[in-house]
Amino acid sequence: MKIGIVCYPTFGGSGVVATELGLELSKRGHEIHFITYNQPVRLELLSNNVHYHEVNVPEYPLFHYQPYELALSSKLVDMVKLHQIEVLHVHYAIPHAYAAYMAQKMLRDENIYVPIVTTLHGTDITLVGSHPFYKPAVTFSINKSDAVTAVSKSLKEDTLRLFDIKKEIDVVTNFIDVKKYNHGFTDCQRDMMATEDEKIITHISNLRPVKRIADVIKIFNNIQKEMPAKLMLVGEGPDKEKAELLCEKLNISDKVIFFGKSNEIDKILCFSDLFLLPSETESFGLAALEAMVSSVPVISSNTGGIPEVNKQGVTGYLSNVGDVEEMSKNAIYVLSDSERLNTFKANAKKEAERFDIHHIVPQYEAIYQRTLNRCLIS
Ligand code: GMT
Repeated sequence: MKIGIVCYPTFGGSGVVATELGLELSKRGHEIHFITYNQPVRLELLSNNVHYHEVNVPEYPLFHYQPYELALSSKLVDMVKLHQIEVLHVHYAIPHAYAAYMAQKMLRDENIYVPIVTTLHGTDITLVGSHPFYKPAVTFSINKSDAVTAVSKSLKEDTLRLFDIKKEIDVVTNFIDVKKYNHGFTDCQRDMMATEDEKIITHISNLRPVKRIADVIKIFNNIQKEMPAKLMLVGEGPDKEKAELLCEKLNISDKVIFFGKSNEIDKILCFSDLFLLPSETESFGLAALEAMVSSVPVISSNTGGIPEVNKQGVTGYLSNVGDVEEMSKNAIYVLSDSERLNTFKANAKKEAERFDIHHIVPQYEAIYQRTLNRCLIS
């Protein structure tokens, strides 16, 4: 199949999922066309059947806001025609499903029909999409998609609750390439980060308010009072400065390493003992899954789709959003006994294997095929 993938090309989970999906589909013989405003961060190698088409938005001083959706829908029309793209898979309702619908309409006028598969990732629904300013457009674009998927059962329920949805929503979860994480690093360079007796606690995100970075730091502060420990904070975002100030205030700056954005998540997770994800809301929690596949147990909130990934008392512990005390106690419990910690580590890895890319990608292929069959009938 020739598949066009539209996504946000940034470090966020949706961009990672879209990129890894495209790369895996290309390995399975499909021709993939990424169409977005920057080359996706995890898309390092282009090949015969992986292409990237940049959407340019010319600056025009009269426009207070440059019309990205317009440029994207025009680019989609051009690319579908040029490369005979058969299916458009758009990640995020806003504005991608909306732009894809416009492209579909324009192509229809030229007797070309290309089905749209929309994947909902979370913030397009729970944080931004349900805002009254966007809600009618989001509802419309979801209902006009030929197939809609959500990355967790919880996100499907939220979508049905918040919007008037007439379309069937398939749950296709986030995934992980287990093989890629079975790298067996012999030297994790752990000793460059911490001494042997120090536990390494990690948090990876885009440091937005929804990630509750202050909770991460407070939980770590409680842990380090009980045992020698270091905190690895990976990512860039609006709450970074606040996080640095809080570390200073708690007098733990020397125990916290700010990594910034990193493409070496697997290496960082390789030397981690515990992952913290106390988010306010999280449709799935890909970061937790990436930790688990690296044998890192997770202390998280119990919001959104996280309980579908992190299993209470098995791969880690879950608490109500903001319950820093309980999260700290659970973290200390997991870390304080090495045999117990090893059991949690093994469980985390085992549970993550359920989400292996090879189980999930065929589900997308089946959905593409279904939309194509339908369009042949109609
Ligand atoms: O929350 C992020 O860090 C980024 C965000 C995004 O929009 O890319 O991630 C969302 O999509 C991921 C992939 O499906 C999910 O694993 C994350 O849980 C989800 N984030 C939220 O729902 C807050």
